[in-house]
Amino acid sequence: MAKHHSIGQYLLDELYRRGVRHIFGVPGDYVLGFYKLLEESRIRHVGTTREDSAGLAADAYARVKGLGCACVTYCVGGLNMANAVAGAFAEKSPVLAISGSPGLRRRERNPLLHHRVRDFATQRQIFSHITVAHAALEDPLTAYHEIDRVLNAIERYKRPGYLELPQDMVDVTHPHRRTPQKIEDLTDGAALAECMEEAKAMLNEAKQPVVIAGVEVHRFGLQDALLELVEKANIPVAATLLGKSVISESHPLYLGIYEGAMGRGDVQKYVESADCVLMLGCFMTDINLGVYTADLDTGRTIYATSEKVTVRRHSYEDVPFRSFFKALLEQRLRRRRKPSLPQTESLWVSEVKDDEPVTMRTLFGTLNDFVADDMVVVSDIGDCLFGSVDLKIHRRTELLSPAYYTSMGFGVPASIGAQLAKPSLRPLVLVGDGAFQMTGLELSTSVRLGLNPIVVVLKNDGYSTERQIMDGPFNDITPWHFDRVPDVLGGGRGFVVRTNADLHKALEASLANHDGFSIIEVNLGRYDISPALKRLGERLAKGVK
Ligand SMILES: Cc1ncc(C[n+]2csc(CCOP(=O)(O)OP(=O)(O)O)c2C)c(N)n1
Ligand SMILES: [Mg+2]
Repeated sequence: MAKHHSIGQYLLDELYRRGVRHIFGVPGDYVLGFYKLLEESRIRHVGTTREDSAGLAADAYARVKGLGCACVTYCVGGLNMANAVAGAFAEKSPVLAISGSPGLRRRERNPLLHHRVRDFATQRQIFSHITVAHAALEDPLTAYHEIDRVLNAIERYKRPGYLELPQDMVDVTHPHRRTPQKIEDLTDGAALAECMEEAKAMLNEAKQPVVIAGVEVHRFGLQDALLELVEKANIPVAATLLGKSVISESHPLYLGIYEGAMGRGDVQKYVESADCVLMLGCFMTDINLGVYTADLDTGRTIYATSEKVTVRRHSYEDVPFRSFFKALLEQRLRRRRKPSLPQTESLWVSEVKDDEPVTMRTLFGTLNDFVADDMVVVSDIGDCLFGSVDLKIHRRTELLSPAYYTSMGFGVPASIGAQLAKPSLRPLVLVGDGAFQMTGLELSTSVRLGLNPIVVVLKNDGYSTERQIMDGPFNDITPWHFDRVPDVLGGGRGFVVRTNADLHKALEASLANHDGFSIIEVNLGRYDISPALKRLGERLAKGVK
């Protein structure tokens, strides 16, 4: 029997027990009682300049640590954070969103309390669409079970959950016994056995099988299991863009990123000519697939995700992703001879002249050599993401990006969550000038916390990605002096880069600047774009005509 803790205290204890050490957010009167408990707890509160940043930081924290949490006030805070939570839902990031709300006693006779939108349930209803489980903790008899249920669902599906905590319920106490969740209880053993028979036979009969590893391998912490699996059977692995860096890109069995025709031709050819494609934890999104150009035959695929397992056209219910993976590792898989893989030459080798203007090619070529094992690359949306596709991510290094939901403004706030989740990782943030203008001033929080990301701003005169689809004055922005952001924020160092030599100097000086953030403004031509964006832009343009 658990000790008799108040609802608020129980929630904090459970979060701590599940690994949360930081909660991001902005306070407000409806959540102050819970903030007081938070302040007295073992979890640290991290204030951000706005709630969407808190949501993005919690998302990145969750991607690195396994669970993240943001806590805000009612409606003005919650709805401000909704886009970040929607992104976490779309990209499967386990985030708990907590919102305060008006006390139940104050709601009698339906008064128009401040921050109310339509009725008291409005915010909860909105969040019900962008979370995997939600609850308003309005009844002490069920509140504790609801906390367990929502947290268990987040853990099982790696998607966000929502808890609304009325002001006057924070300190209410009721006895409770925790409801644990066991993976064995969720698995239908007979379904798993049948599905394994079919999958094993397909894999063993195949002459040239291939694995496509996706983001869930990372979310469920199955990177080592993936390595064991492919090394055991000598099966080559491609990754999706969202799943980039689930396996070291220097691994001899690593093929490259599979993105349909947007990716490299040799990787596409290899994957699409395979006679068995084992898709592990990947979501076949349009961006992953190079905007619907991928050509995979269902009759040759084994498709396993946390939501469903399908072998050819047979779907198996109640086979959780982790159980599938564990069982597959236990199968006797035929070990084949080492496959000969297409040798991909580096895109970035080109002669770099010091005094010439920096270009996308020389920038990413230089970054490719600069990225080190102790860095996490955090890419925003824009051409920086397409450039990152071809960055070689080494062992242990991570790439975080909103590669599917593609909401601008992820980079800087996410770097805060990522570094707090794993202080040994130094963030290298790649962000466009447009995206930086949305949330870049969140560096203010990095200054306060003494974090030291290296922020590379790709200054190309506005929304270059959009210009590829349709050019027009709506893609123009005000040119900021990004190197002077430190003056406004009272911390950090700024650099301006025009030539390749400037770039080298700025990167070296940033690396040596351990005490605060570094921001590097890289001046690029307005139409200078990465090869991957060129291919994608052409495809999207065809789509809008
Ligand atoms: C929140 C949000 N608003 C609008 C868009 C549409 N959009 C996609 S890319 C882009 C331009 C990005 O500009 P910038 O950050 O400067 O990067 P660049 O394309 O120039 O590399 C826009 C407006 C989006 N993805 N997210
Ligand atoms: Mg730009």
